[in-house]
Amino acid sequence: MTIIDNLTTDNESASDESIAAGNGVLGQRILRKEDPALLTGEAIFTNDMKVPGALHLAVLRSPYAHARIVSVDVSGALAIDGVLHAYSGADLADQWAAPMPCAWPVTDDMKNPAHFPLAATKAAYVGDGVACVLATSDAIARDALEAIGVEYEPLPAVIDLEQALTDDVVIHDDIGTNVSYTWPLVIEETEGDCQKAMDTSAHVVKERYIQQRLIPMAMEPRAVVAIPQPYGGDMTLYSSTQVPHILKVMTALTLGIPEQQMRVVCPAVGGGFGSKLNVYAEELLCVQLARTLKVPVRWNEERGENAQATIHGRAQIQDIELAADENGKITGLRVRLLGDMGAYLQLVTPGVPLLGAFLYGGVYEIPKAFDFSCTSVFTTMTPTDAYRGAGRPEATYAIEHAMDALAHKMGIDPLELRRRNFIPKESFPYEAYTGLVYDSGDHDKAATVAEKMVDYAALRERQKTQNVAGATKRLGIGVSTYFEMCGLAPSRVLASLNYSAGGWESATVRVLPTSKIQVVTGTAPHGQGHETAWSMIAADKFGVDPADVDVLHSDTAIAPLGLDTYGSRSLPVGGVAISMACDKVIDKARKIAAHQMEANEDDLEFAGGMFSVKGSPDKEMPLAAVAFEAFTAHDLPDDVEPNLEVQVTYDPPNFSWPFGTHICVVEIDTETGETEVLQYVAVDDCGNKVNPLIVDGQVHGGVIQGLAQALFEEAAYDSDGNLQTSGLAEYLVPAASDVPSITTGESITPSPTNSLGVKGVGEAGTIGAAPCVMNAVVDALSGLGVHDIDMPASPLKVWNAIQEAQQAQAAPNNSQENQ
Ligand code: MCN
Repeated sequence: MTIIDNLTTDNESASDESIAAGNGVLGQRILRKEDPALLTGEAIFTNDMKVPGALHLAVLRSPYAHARIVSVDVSGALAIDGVLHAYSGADLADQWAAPMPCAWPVTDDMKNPAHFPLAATKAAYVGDGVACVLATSDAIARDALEAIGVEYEPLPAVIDLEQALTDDVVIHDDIGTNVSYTWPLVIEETEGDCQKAMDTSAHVVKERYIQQRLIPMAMEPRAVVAIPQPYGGDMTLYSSTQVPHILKVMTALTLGIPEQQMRVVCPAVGGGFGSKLNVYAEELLCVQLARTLKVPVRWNEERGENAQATIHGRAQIQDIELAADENGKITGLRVRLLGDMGAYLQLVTPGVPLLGAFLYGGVYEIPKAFDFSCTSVFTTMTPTDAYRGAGRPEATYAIEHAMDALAHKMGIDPLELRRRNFIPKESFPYEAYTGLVYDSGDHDKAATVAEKMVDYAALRERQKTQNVAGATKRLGIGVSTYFEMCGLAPSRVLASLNYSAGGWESATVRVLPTSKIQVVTGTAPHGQGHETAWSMIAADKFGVDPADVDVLHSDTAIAPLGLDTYGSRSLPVGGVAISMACDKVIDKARKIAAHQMEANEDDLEFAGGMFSVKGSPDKEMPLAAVAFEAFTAHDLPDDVEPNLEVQVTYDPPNFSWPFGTHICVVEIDTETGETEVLQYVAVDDCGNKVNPLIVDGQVHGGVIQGLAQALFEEAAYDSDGNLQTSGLAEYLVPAASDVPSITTGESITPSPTNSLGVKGVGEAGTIGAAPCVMNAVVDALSGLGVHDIDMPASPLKVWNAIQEAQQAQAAPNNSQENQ
């Protein structure tokens, strides 16, 4: 396995000293500086931009899930006042230098059908763009779509993954199959070890779990403005994206634009949850049309369009077999995934199941008897891609739900079963069965904190009293534990997984002549509070107020280097880069201060924004004075260049490994099937916290998204491939009144991999929550004979499951068995 060779735990780089140094800003619950503008409506989002002379783009989308495009007639649209241009997919076919990009060809023989911003010959999902209009207003453009005549030859929809596998109906003629790839990960000491474990272990559970399709539903739908600059052929693309840097490179490649002429800017971005980690058709259309017509072109997405034409997440069938010895110690694990890619591969679609592949063993000691493989197929539904957690919530769900099934089969407490399998604290850094090195962990601690917070033993007693025969309201207690890999890096490890980009991040830190500080980051926040957190990191280093630090981001002309925000990478990669750049600026300032004070550099201390000479308290020089010296450059040491500015590119030596335990208590009304979450406790260990207030916010939001998968949300399609949940009346994003109050508990295990001792937290809540809630639901009903329920556990599904279980128990054979 190549991965092990490439990962290290860089213990050298972490020291308690470096964490403790600074002015104590780190770890404070400071209010987010970005919030006043967001809360008062002053923040400018892409669609708020006033762009004189811009043409409005509207996209005509296929009403069929699968259809040949026989002809497209745009003349009706062109006849409408205010419409300036209208094109079919075929009209624009020669505009694209390359197909839409997929950055993760997971196997050498992966099938990737050619995919262009508008379909020219065949539509492959309801929502696939087939023609477009440019008009003087959005309303005119959208109305004009109705005047475009398209003749379709409808073909059968493919919405069932197992049917897709048969190739009875092949969606993409150019690849001749619906199977995109099969990716295996088999880790055994000796061939056949996994099968041996299944054959010989005392206990084996075999389960099928369905990860339903989810719609990310960011609060702000997508929006794009492309403005050709009057001189030099340059192009500025404003987009509600979470990946300005990746978008710049990919737009340049796909459209054949010299990269130095492309600038990408994200104004305020109202959430993304992974869905804006992409290169979308509308971005390419706006840029290309603006480029050829030499006018600004803009597009904004409606909510219904967002549900259809922005990516979906999850969408997998998971078959898991978990074997354990008579004490419940895991002896083998087999996973077969069938992944739904949707109609096309988007930017990282094929890689999503791989991100989970390494986490099916959860937080447990797993022997080398692991057999994983994932087959991914095309269907005639919206393309899938990264959605908060991307592969990792799915993996955690499978192992954690299977652990509960095993505990139930063995008749032992689910938390006890987990404890028997935890990787012990003393074993870290721990080389897992996959070859990956988990840098740190203390699972028993996280579990114990959560256990105490809910008074687990008392809850189990209460459950015994409450869940008696005939009880209408049944209590369920759910536990889930998890390990997450985030901050994906180093880059060479990503290369070993065939990922086309790297895992590094860039930071520039400059102390301005007036001693105010600018931090330039390659991260691209869209709700995570980086302006606050990054200014805290710099303020702590320089001994200044965070208000004196400005964070510049999300504009490739200002922050030209970066790999953006996703995968809970921004702090463990980008934040650490800032901390390193601050150290280098201080080193340079120290040289200047030593020269000015005629002291030896090594004798200088720096604290609270002041350089002082050890043992001579009267000899000191404030950072502000050093910054001005660096600016005037009148008297600098010979080997020191003017100005205090340093750029650092950091490629971490290992992933970041957050972990945690969640416990949830539900009460289910057996007469209505309704689940009420009574209590939710989340203990997420993300190492040292830069800002615990932001961490709590991230955990709350994340938990609600996991809970939403468990109880509410599903992108449902009918058999013709029509999305039945394209509005918020049908797609049940939980409202504030639907979610419980979430209590967070404390467990801090600093990462030894980076100097801040931090791990990411952006996806943690989502990863822990869905299995936790579903374990509670099944726990509440297992006494009634319910073995499992597919997500989302809607009242109807729960009620049906209870009726079916009771009918099964009442059947003559069963009642005999039960006696
Ligand atoms: N943080 C901290 N201490 C830690 C860990 C994190 O103070 N030990 C803080 C960081 O400083 C940062 C925030 O928590 O301000 C999140 O940091 P991190 O875990 O590095 O995650 P990213 O910033 O890379 O954010 C990405 C992550 C992902 S992958 C999704 S999806 C997601 C999420 O963040 N989408 C979000 N959180 C979201 N929050 C909002 N509001 N909107 C989204 O779309």
